[in-house]
Amino acid sequence: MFFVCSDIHGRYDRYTALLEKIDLRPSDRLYVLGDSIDRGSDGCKVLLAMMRCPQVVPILGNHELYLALCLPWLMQEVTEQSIEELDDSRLAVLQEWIANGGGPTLRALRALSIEERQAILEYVREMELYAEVEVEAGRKFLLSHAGVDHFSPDKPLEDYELADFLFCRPDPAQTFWPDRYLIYGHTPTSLLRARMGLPLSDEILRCGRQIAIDCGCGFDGKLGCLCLDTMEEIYVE
Ligand SMILES: [Mn+2]
Repeated sequence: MFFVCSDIHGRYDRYTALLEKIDLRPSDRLYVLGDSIDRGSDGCKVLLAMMRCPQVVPILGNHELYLALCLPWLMQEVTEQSIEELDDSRLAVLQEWIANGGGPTLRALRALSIEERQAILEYVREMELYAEVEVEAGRKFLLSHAGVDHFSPDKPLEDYELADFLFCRPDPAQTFWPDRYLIYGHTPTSLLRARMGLPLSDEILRCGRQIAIDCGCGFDGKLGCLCLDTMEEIYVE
């Protein structure tokens, strides 16, 4: 079975509760579509637990990108060279990270050993930008953190930019591929519902072949999970 969730945002309690609920068998896979860290306090714990679980397939989110950009020079000792490297563009990324809820992750990183920080950095650097999945029923899926920006039906996936997968804010009315579902997080479904004039709820939002699964775990909503084989929705509050 294939499962997909996203935007855990430091809620280790909900992540472990979800794993208990879906009870992964060795052949199952849980795709985690990025933003496992920040806002909540336990993002590093979530990443370390994901690393220990061979069934978890991590996909990069914009919050993991902040970590990958900032952590290498944050780990350096304060030397003349490291201070010189702290130029305005690096400071701007760090400020953007903190403005987007990075503080709790930075504090948690400080409490980790150098080996653990290094392991987290390697794990994040190896995350893919998207995953293509096909289930037995013949349904096909494209999974990414935020959707696909600058979409064109015939454009090969490898021709998109990093930002297209990490910062996209899809219009739920837009049509992507006719033969596969696009599943993404990043934009809470309550926000998408508000934009569409739908009644508010923190549940998975299905619009044709678009499925938004960020159920607001980082903002006191829920952690949502979709089983791709059965299309069943699972929630942890
Ligand atoms: Mn995001």
